[in-house]
Amino acid sequence: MSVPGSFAVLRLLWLLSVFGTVLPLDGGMLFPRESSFREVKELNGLWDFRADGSPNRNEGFEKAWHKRQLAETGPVIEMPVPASYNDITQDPTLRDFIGWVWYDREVAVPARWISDQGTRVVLRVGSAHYYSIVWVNGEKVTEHEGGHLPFEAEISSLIRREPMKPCRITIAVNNTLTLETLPPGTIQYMNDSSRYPDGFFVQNMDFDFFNYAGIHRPVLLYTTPKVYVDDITVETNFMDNTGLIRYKVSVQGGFSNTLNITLMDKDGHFVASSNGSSGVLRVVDVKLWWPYLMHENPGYLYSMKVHLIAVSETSTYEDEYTLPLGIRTVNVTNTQFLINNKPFYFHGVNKHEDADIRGRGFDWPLIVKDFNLMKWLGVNSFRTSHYPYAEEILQMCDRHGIVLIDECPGVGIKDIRSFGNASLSHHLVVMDELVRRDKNHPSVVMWSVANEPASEMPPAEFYFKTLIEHTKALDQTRPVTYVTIAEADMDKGGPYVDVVCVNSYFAWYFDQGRLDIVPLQLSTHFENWYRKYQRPIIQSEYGADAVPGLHMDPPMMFTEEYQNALLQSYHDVFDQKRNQYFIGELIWNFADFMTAQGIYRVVGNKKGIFTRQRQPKAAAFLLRKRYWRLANETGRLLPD
Ligand code: BDP
Repeated sequence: MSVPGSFAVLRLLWLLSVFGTVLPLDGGMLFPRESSFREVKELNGLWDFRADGSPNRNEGFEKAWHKRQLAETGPVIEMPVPASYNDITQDPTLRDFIGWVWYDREVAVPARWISDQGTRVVLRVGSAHYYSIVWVNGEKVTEHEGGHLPFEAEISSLIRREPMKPCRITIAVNNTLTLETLPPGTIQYMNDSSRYPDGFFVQNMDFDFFNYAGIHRPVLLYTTPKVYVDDITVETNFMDNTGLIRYKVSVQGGFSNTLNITLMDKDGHFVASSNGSSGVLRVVDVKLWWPYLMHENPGYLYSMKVHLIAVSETSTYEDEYTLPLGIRTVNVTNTQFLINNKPFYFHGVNKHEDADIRGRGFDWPLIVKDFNLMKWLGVNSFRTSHYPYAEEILQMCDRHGIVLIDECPGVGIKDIRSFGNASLSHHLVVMDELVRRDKNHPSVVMWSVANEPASEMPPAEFYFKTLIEHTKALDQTRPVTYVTIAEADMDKGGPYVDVVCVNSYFAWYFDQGRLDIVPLQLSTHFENWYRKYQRPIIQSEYGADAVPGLHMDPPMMFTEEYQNALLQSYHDVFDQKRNQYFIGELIWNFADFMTAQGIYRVVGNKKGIFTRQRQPKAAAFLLRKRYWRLANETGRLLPD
């Protein structure tokens, strides 16, 4: 990549200052919940917004936009938070913008939060894509790399400094992807002045979804007492009728403290209690957490109330945090995936956080609609392709018994330079952040560290061995995988995965239109994978694009009939292998979704069984019939 002189220096400077740092994990990341001792104030709504369209995208920093109201620095527009900014206006430049965008708003902070020195005030961003810097009243409070996980900063002392002034929050977000980001990408400058204007550059990416950007999840302020419950970790097990919850609580803020732990059932009745920062709770006549369609009462959750009293010479601090938890186990054998020691068969979908207008922005109506559609379809599981989803979605899965393969944003790792040390150390930090956030969700049954990396490349072995071992060390209770592609040689990382997750597009990207070859190719391919690794196999993606309303019989590619026929030909093979080592099928994709523009995509990827507006194509009815049949055949509790 060649870069014009002054831009090159500036770009390098901000890349070094911004991407060079690996931030250590310094505490817990509990989902903010209100309690008698904690308050939450949502900052969602309209923020002022300004994209930095200067040639080097650096004007905002050169002119210190964070020092004033954004509206005083130049023209601003109203931007909803949470939402991707790309599809909100009529301006294609903003839709395709690469670089820094700036958001700000003022917040009235409750007087007690300021006057009470015993209260901590924390600013939290659910996620912003990709790199974020946050200032409060012009002072930097934090920065964060990564577009799909939360970050926060304590701002108590800052807002107490000028108590009469409203609190101004400024967030700058940059969506640029480099060889070392997750997902990776490259910036390419086009220097042929006969074809491109001066400074013309493009963002290249090796993944198949639109690189939506902005503040994607809720922004909020929350309080805790000065001494507070910082993190909770639970691991669950059971023996006969007794459930076991091993817990660990970490407290921050000093002082000697007393911790009381109380477990309640779904109806709020007392179940068990304990004292101290670690221990085991025993649950008599346990009600296990079961997946949807595997039990008449799926998604059973207990509540673990952690109550803290800390005493200093002058004050007493009290905190309370209630964690929902499900008691279940996960184990993998050579041929089976066991939940609570019973074989579990994944019949589900791959999703995207994607919809019209809001892009990847968090949206309750969309989330609830998607859950209703999944339950209608008979889905018992999904993969968070290709990045971690909002915590609120994971909480829905916990409550409804929808099983999750929790994937990190390791997608599009195709360039050998993205297997270097800087990439690996960032990937390890992302896994730290992901496990820290999601470790207590019963719905999460497996971690996926990547999707379709170039696993045949020589450095892939060290890369995946390190990554998978690191993830297993972080969480010894869940299997780990990465998702590979049929054509790839999984050799390099293959020996380290617990479950083989494989994507294939027979009769689509290869042997186009030839549905007749699917049975032979698919079953040969399964046999080879199983012979090589002796691990259970999930078909983690398969599918075909279908333009809704396009029909042709006999089927032709892109029609609803072809999508149906292709699924059917895969299903025949799945059913043959189901009682051997084949443990699940996840359709690509739940719904149509937006991609970058290109000759292979007609306004996005059309492999959804629902349209982007969540209307069913013919395939949704085919799959619905199959999934309910599978639920009856595989989901019932098998006798011991
Ligand atoms: C797979 C990718 C997925 C794509 C899909 C497709 O994992 O992200 O969207 O192909 O081409 O290889 O539709």
